[in-house]
Amino acid sequence: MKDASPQTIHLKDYTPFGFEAESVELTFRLAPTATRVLSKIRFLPKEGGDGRFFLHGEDLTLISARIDGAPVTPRLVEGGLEAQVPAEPFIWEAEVEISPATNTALEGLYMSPLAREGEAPGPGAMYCTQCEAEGFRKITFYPDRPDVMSVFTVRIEGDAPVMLSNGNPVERGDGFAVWHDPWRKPAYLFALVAGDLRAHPGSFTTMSGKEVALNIWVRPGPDEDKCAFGMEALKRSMTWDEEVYGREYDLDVFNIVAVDDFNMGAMENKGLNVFNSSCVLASPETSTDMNFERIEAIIAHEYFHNWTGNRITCRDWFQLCLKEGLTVFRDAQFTADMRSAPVKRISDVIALRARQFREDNGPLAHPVRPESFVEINNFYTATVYEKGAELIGMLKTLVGDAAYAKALDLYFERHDGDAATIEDWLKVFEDVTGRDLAQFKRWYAQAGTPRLSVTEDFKDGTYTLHFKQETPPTPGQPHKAPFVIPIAVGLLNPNGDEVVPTRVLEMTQAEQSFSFDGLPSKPVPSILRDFSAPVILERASDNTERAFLLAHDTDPFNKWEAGRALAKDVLCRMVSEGATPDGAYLDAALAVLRDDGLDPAFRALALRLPSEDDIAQTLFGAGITPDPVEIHTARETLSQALAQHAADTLPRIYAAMTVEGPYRPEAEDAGKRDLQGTVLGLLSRIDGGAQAAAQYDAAGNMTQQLAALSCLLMIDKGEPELARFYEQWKDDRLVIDKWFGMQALQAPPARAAAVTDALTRHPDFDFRNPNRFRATLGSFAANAAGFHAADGAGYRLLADWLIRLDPLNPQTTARMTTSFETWKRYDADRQALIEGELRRILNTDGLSRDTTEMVSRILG
Ligand code: 0A1
Ligand code: ZN
Repeated sequence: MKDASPQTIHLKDYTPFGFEAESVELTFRLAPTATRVLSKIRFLPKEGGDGRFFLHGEDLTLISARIDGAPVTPRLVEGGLEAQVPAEPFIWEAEVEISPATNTALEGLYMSPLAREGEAPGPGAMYCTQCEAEGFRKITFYPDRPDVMSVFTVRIEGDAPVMLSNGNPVERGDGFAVWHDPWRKPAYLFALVAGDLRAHPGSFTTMSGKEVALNIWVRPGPDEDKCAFGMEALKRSMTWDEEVYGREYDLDVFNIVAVDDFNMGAMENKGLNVFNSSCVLASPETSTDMNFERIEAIIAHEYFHNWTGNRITCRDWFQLCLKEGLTVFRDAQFTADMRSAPVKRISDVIALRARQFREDNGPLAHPVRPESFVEINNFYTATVYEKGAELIGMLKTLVGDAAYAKALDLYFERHDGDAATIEDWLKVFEDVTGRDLAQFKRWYAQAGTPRLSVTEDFKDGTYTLHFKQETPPTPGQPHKAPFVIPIAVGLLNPNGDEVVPTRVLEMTQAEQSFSFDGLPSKPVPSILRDFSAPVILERASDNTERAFLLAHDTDPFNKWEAGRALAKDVLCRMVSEGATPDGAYLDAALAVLRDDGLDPAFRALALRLPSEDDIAQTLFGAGITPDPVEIHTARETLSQALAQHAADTLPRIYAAMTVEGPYRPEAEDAGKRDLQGTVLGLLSRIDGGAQAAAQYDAAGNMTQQLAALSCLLMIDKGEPELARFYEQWKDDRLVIDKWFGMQALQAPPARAAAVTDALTRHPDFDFRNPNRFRATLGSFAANAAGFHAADGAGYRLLADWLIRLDPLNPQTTARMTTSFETWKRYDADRQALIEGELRRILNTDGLSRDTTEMVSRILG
């Protein structure tokens, strides 16, 4: 039943399913290797349908099937089955058998922790599902497509103490539980969890006064003490969505389950969110400030999907950005409100450039709404998610806050219960504002990051900015039409005062000029404030002007951006021209460090140097072949120079950033710890790690313990601390993921492949667990100079492991092939080495459809 020849699916070929699924009743008789799934579905033939009754199904053993009670023998075809059905409403029944205990792909119904090969699952193993995007077809025969929505009733039979599904609980008896979800939903939102679980309970009263029972479910043991933060974050999310979007929760219960084996971060199943345990469990001793912030954001993200994703879902998978872009945008708004808006924006842009720009400027570039795919799981990308969210932000900038709010109200009113499209989404904005969004729609259709170049002139008090936009070709799209680009601009006087506050220029042409009159002198422009569009801004500037903006810009994003541009320029010149660390940069950085009027979190961000990959991307963009080892050396040299330059100031700031009292994950304290950690990094370069070793010994929380250890590793020390760390945390798998990760990430380039290879031989390395695999191999691939070592050992190591993982878990394998996506940036020798590894992967017998598609696209 598995696809023999992978097929490309096209957006233009969309056709509706010929039947409505009015109701679905499922019975699960749970058993590790022989679970029986009984389905009873009432189908209604639809007007205009072609009468072809096809149900998806994969890896299923069909036991029996019936139509209106009479046994039938359906035809098993590629990817599912076909049957002759009546022209009237009918009841379809089927019984299938599946084997959750041997499902290592973590799609459909599986068990976690994974059983050792050939062994039965451990007594603590739980049943768990993952159905997005097309996992439901591994549970039973069904029209597994998001536009088929139905009301589900689920009966679970088994001996697990806790048995959960979507919706509200109906009945619980000896050996069974029944759940009913009153809201129509597509199969990808189905979920089932069963096992010996403990609840961390909570409750929430909605704005209309309804009581909702909340629970975070974990396995018995230490995880029970790691749920409090997640529960509070959930309540904050529920309040926020009521206050900001007017959206209320719609069931009697909301359950979250933490699972150790999970391919992604978390999943928004209706009323039963399933979370990678790393994205929900937190305690001060075991989680860093960054973990806390991420957990808060992911809990919000999944919760917000209840309206943007579940109540309004997607017509087909090409519309994925409809739910993901909007939900990422909403979770970013939430984090900005809970914490610091500028710090959130800066962090998001750093991530956007690192992941989305990288994708958009390589062989995997695709539009926010792709037009074709082979395996949809390969399109849960930074482009769909993060660029998708940028498009919502631009739309909001263009129409204004009030019209945005109106459009969203209309969207919820008009499309509640629908499986919608990007056209539906844009139409509500058109109807509310009267604007024509045809040009804006190009953002959804054209891939690639636009280059926005700007020149200026000043005459008789009039200052003019001349913009030119150009988007490079991407696979399948040689020519691009101009985008509408909102460019937020402010102007500063040479004395540092703001002479023109932020104004949004709306660029619609390939070339366009905008003028500002009545200016006393030539101003300094601050362009693309708050990063108002996902473009690469190209402007001839010098480091004096950058230092000026870093000191004076009133827009926090552009203030940071000026410092970043300064650092990048210095680093690129160090690599390409052999320049020495630039005094203007060192002075500017020191001024930021000393400026106690600035938010510590902002100072930490401003002092962080661009990543090695970011420098490589910038050099490549400038026509220079990046050498990963030279980039690493330059970055080290500049850090060392800054440490020396700031030597007298470091101890004062280190002391001033000490947070008194018990640990709190709040942004204010986290910002201080972040700056303290940054300062510790600089101090370690001049005190040989004395302060870091002291901090390690004294640390009472994971943020400071890990920061100290990381500083020691950075200066090639920390062996004893690493051993102590392992001893202390060997029973906590999430902390041990950090232990694997930091060694692979921070190993000195020449030893990185050997260190990582040794880590994969450690008894705690279970490559089938996606968190452990990513922590080890993913961190290694992020160690740019180590991964790109000239002898190719890094490429070989990663390829070996991808080949090994692919038969067990295609999804995570395919996702991790993106470590190779930048291969065309590098010199001919490295390109040849990488190409060799990619071809070796591609030639592997039985390679999954997921990995085949990715590697083929990367090879181009
Ligand atoms: N919809 C989820 C992400 C997700 C996607 C696919 C998954 O399995 C293949 C799991 C989760 C979200 O946006 O959070
Ligand atoms: Zn999502």
